[in-house]
Amino acid sequence: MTGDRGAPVFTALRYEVADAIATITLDRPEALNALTVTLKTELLTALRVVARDRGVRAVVLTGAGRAFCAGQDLKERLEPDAAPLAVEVRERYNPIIVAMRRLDRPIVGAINGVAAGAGASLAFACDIRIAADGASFVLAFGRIGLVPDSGATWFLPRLVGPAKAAELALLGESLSAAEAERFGLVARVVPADALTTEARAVAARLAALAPKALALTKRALDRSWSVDLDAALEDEAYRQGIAGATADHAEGLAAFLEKRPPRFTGE
Ligand code: LHQ
Repeated sequence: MTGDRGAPVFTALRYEVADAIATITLDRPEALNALTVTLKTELLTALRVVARDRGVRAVVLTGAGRAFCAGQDLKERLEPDAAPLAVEVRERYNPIIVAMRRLDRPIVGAINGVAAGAGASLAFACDIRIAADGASFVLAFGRIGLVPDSGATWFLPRLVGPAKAAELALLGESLSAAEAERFGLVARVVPADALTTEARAVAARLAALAPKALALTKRALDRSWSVDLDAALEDEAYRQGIAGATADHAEGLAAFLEKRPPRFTGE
């Protein structure tokens, strides 16, 4: 749905841009921000809006109320016109995960509460996660006889290592924010009332960096998982050639030599 001047109208999430940071807030607190068709569609739309808006340099993804996201809305699955599971995953979940990883801006996950099922997958697909002290992660899929999806089986072993990933995926046990920090799943745990400020501060730091270098770095990190060292070295050389030709690199050098903060423009 679009509003005045063709801007999308969101009903299940909030989309706000300020100071070059887009904040996407999953906004169904009464259902712990469980993912309905509407919310999934809107989340993909919001990511596409970010992709088109060069004024946005970093994204914060968070949830309204006490949860980050409880995964698939299980009540909606009972509706007679619910799509088959494989179709739902392919057509509604996977495009969100792909859009998050292909987005050439970093996404900071502000994990404000429980991240369950595909909600955990959304958290895993962020570039940097900061958790409130009461947050938790639970691969709830197995509890309802399903398999982890939306990238969970890909991200989790890479984030926490294969042994912990197997334990979390197979047993479906809840991982507290403190444990998540210990396993490197989150960058930092902060008091709940400081989460928004902390996440915005990290996003602001990212937004002040050179956008092309950040985009190239995000892509290189993702690509590193599927290539050998020789290819990774060549990939770095290739990307360095691109980054080195930007005005932002020249600005970074000049700022260093003049002992002043750089002003990156994305050129
Ligand atoms: C919910 C939900 C929810 C609806 C809480 N749906 N209402 C992909 C493809 C297609 C289909 C299948 O799935 C997937 C991927 C997946 O994501 S599968 C995994 C789906 N998610 C889950 O299985 C998690 C279900 N939720 C829970 O286990 C608990 O709610 C958690 C551990 C998240 C939180 O527990 P509590 O803090 O004790 O909260 P609660 O259970 O009391 O929930 C509060 C309300 O939120 C409640 O509503 P009510 O009207 O009774 O107060 C829940 O029904 C509702 N809610 N999760 N996924």
